[in-house]
Order: sequence, then C-alpha cells, then structure tokens
Amino acid sequence: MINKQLKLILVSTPIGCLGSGKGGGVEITIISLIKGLISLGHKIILIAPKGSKLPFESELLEIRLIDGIDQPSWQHQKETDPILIPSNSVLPRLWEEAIYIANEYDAVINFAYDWLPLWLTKTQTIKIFHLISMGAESLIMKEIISEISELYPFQLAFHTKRQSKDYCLKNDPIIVGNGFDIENYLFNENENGPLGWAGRIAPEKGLEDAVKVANSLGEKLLVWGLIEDKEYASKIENIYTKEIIEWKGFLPTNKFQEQLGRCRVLINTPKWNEAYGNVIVEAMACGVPVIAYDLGGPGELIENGLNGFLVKPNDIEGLIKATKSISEIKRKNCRDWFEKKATNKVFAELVENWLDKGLNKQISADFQD
Ligand code: HBI
Repeated sequence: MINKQLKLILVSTPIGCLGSGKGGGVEITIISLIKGLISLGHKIILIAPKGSKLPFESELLEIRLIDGIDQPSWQHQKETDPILIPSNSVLPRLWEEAIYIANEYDAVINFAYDWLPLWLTKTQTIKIFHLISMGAESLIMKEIISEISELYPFQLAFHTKRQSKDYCLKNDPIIVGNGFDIENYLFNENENGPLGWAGRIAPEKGLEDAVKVANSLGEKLLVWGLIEDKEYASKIENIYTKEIIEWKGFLPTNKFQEQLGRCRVLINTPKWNEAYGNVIVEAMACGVPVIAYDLGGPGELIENGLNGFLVKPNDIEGLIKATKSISEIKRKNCRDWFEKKATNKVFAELVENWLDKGLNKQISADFQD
C-alpha cells in the first residue's frame, strides 16, 4: 500500500467523450478507478475529450476538457493499418496538456489504446503507466506494447491474463482486473426472469448466437448496448421472422443494472479475445449468473458452476444446455464473487500496488498478480 498521497494525471480514451458510450468498457474503468483512487486519498486530474461527463465530483478531482476530432477506433480498422492521426485530432492535444502539467504530478495513467501515449513513455521524465484495454487489434500496437514491456515492464498492466497472452511480453504481465462501484448495483434474487445480453452491438460481440439460444427456447432476448453497427443489428433482427430481440438501448448504469438484475441469466458470446467483460461483472453484481464462451476475460471471471457456466466458443448447443440448468447456480454466489473480486476499491488497491511497483521498482509484499 502507498502511504502517501499521489498526484496523478489520468488521460482518457480519445475515441469519444466519457458518458457517450463510444469508449465502451474503458469509460466504466476510468470512472470506477477515479472513485477508488480518491477513496484511497489520492489527487486526480482527468484530461478527457470535450463533452466528457463524470457522475460525481470531488475536491480531489479536477477535470480538464480538450477539444478535437475523435480518434478512429481500432475496432473499425484493419490489423495492418498504419497509425492514423486525423486533422484537428484530440489525441495529441490530450497529451500536450498532460506533458505541460507533468512536473507537478507523480505519474500519468493512460487509458488510450493508441500508439502515441505508448511511444511518449520513452521520451518523458514523468512515468507513464498504461492500462491496456483490449486484446491485440493492431500489429503496430502489438509492436509498441512489446517494446514498452521490455523497456518499462512495471508501467504496463492488463485486465486479465488471457488478454495479456495476445502480446509478446518479455516479462510476467501485471494484472489489475477491473472495478465497479458497489453502490451502483443492487442484488436481485428473482430467479425466473428473462434471458439477457449486453454489450456494444458489433460483430466481435456475437449477439447472433444469443438470439439463436432465445429462439430455440421460444423466448425473448433482452438486449442492452450502443448499436454501433446498424447494418449488423438489422441483419440479426432478420435471422428469424418472429420478434426475438427486445432492444433496451444504452442506458445509464442505474437504469441498466435495475433492468439487468431481473434476468435469470446473462448470455455472453464474444467472438474476439475480450479483454475483460464488464457486463459479466455488472450482471454478477446484481446476482445474475452468466453463461459465456470460454474465451478471453470472461473465461477468467466465470468460475464454472459457481457464478455461471463456461461453454466452448461458438457452441450454441452448449449455450442452450447451460441456460436450461442455470437454476443450479445460487445467485448470491455471483454477488459474493463481485464483492470479493471486482469492486472499485479492490481494483484501486491493485492499481495502487502497480503504481508503487512502477514508481519504486519494488515488489510490494502484498501484491498478488
Ligand atoms: N481505439 N484508437 C483507439 N483508441 C482507444 O482508446 C480505443 C479504441 N477502440 C476501443 C476502445 N478504445 C475501448 O472501447 C476499449 O474499452 C475497448
């Protein structure tokens, strides 16, 4: 544990302002971590794109908003694409601001999955820490992450071990999980609710498989999330003639968790190496067991038979079979797992250990990977 107040610069993702949903899971990560670090007494300045909003204020938190054009998301680019910096880009401006104030702070934490902040690690006196938010989506990102892991091994961290396996790391990865605000999620013990699915509506999230499960059970599927790929969404809607999907939209956490908590199960169908799987933890926080493909982060968050079931990737029959036995999972186990492993307090303590390691290059005794 660090027993002095750290003054930290946190630089947000450049693909959209906080609160827009465009940043996907990383938005929740940033908000939860700020809450957690402030509860540990640290001072934060958040540098984020103009329009960013946080659901709370604190005298330990300053927000600096930077105008500019969103960075194109790596999820919409090819693995072999070069680095793109649009004209009037917000990304370099976010980092000009961070560098400009750096000498008054102890460290920077970067949340962007972008080349520039990683490259800056080699040029700045202040230590830049990177929480890598995705599996390997681009060759040039893999390259720079591998280089930084060799030069500054204590300044990289990942959400899960499986996510880190995508990268050729020269040292054991630092794993910090993720965190969610326990006050935002209420435990719901109702066992007979509908089927649920949540996530950005895009091909890598595999919604079509969950629709097939609902169809075979003759049920509806409640779907929460930002419709990022409209064409993909309407293609799925037309797989079956009858209405299966009930689109619930991208809701603020308090509404989302209240509706999600009523589901008897959340079905999670990643088609890519999901770095973590925020919605899985949000479901568990509400007592909803999760059935997921054994892939990426979900495969580490779900303890088969305890808080959900793991199924071989793309095995729809396996999803159906598991859905039929979901009542074997005690909903309280899901909430207990969440409280032990994924609150923003637990997350902030792991991040604090990470910073301690990186700032003082020591293995703090209680640091557990
Ligand atoms: N793409 N270029 C870029 N930069 C990011 O920070 C980024 C991204 N795509 C997705 C993303 N961040 C977040 O949705 C992660 O949570 C996955």
